[in-house]
Amino acid sequence: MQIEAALREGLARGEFLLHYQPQVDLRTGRITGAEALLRWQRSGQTLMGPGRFLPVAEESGLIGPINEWVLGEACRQAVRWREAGLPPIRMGVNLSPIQFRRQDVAAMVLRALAESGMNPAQLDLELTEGILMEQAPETAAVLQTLRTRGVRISVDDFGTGYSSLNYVKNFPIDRLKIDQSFVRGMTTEPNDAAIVRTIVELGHMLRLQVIAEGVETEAQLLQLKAEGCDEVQGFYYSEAVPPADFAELMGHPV
Ligand code: G
Ligand code: G
Ligand code: MN
Ligand code: NA
Repeated sequence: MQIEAALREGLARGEFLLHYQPQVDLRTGRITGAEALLRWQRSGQTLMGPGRFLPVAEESGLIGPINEWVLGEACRQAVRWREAGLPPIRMGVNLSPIQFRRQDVAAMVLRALAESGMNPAQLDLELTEGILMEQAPETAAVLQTLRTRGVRISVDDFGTGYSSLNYVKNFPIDRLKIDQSFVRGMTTEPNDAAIVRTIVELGHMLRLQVIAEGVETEAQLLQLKAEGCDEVQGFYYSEAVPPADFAELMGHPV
């Protein structure tokens, strides 16, 4: 309850912020996207990651307004960067199963796009396999609606969930994000290497893009390149950083 009151206050005071982690094209070496990751800066305290407060927010009613803020802010940031002269990049936003259960996701996304003026084709929604398995018909309808506007859909943490491949066929998916657990092991564990190779091949056969998460070393990077993976994201390039630092990473200090 105490943290719930603090969350409510934090939202009202503007204590939430987004950090952005670059996604890099393996062929060109250029940053082609950013994943928005939520942070909470309570006054006088260290920056808090979502693992420590999102579960509480989800148990309370506060997750709704927080989700709405995240979507709006990510879209506004994409527009600010374009106005500052940065090359257009994709903006990845995480959606949770709770959002699909409790909120009208299509309406919320379309509102964020309209209010910010962001190009819908720049938005990339990251969904877990769990979301796709739950309430499948309703979820498919929501994703179809957004897809027709040009919004892209990525499957987050791919390979760790239900691993039913049915949804890859039934949902309008654009990209698979290989879970970091497989990337971590791929240079030493033959099973992880085989899984990474399989996901890249599966994705490409289905005409999906494939991005590897949690890339921390040059050895992982080179192996992913050899496997034909399209993009990478991870500490090797950068952790998630504030907007000004991200602009600097792109060579456009603002
Ligand atoms: O970097 P990191 O600690 O930010 O993120 C931890 C987890 O929280 C990840 O699984 C990430 O997908 C999730 N996460 C980060 N930001 C958001 C957000 O804005 N909304 C939701 N639903 N999940 C988020
Ligand atoms: O579940 P999702 O993929 O959205 O979560 C992203 C999470 O992974 C965030 O907590 C982010 O900080 C973390 N992360 C991003 N890159 C790396 C990395 O290279 N290594 C590790 N260990 N974590 C990472
Ligand atoms: Mn994600
Ligand atoms: Na992930």
